[in-house]
Amino acid sequence: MTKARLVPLDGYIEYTPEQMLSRARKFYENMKRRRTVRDFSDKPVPRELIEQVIMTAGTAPSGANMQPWHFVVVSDPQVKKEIRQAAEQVEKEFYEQRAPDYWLRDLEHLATDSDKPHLEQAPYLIVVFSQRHKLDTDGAITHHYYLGESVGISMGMLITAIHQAGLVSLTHTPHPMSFLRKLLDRPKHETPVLILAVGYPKDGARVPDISKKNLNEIATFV
Ligand code: IYR
Repeated sequence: MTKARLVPLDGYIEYTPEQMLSRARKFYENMKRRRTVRDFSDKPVPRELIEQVIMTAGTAPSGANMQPWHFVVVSDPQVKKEIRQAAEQVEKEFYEQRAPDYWLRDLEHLATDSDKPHLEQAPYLIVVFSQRHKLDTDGAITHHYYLGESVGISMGMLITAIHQAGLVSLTHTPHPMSFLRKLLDRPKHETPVLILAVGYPKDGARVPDISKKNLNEIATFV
């Protein structure tokens, strides 16, 4: 067994309760401006910015600190085109055949359909893969734990970092999305879980008129 190695908690900053409340309020005000945007401008985004937000996602907590994620950053127009074609085919089947009526009804107010131009318009697609385990070069397996939770937390931090930086994103999960593994040449033990389109919003971009639940609806204090 590897011995635990503990080091001092150097990075912690303690604020006064007033400072904390003010910081928490400001952060909330900033986060509640975040919107999922479907209309992207083709204005270029510096690669360094994408590297930086992925580094933030990589600071997420994970089961046994295994960090069971991999981010494939796609900017090549040809690869984006191939992803769009494959995703639209899957989505066409979803919207025209597979989706039950109640699902289509629940999506109506978002004005989504099988047309996915953002997959080519957005300067970057970050495709998130979740790794079932780690495969060492000698073929040995290191187990990964709490995959859904770990990768979910990391994706939340990624979306937050993108908003904080001043860009917009669109979470897109064509189902099934296994075509991404082949298209992006990822190993069998990795499962694609999200395509995140990232960029600037197009001039005049519009978003659905939706609201979030209030505190009483989402929290119970006991
Ligand atoms: N994946 C499809 C359908 C879709 C499903 C849900 I749940 C959404 O919140 C939005 C869309 C699509 O991307 O169009």
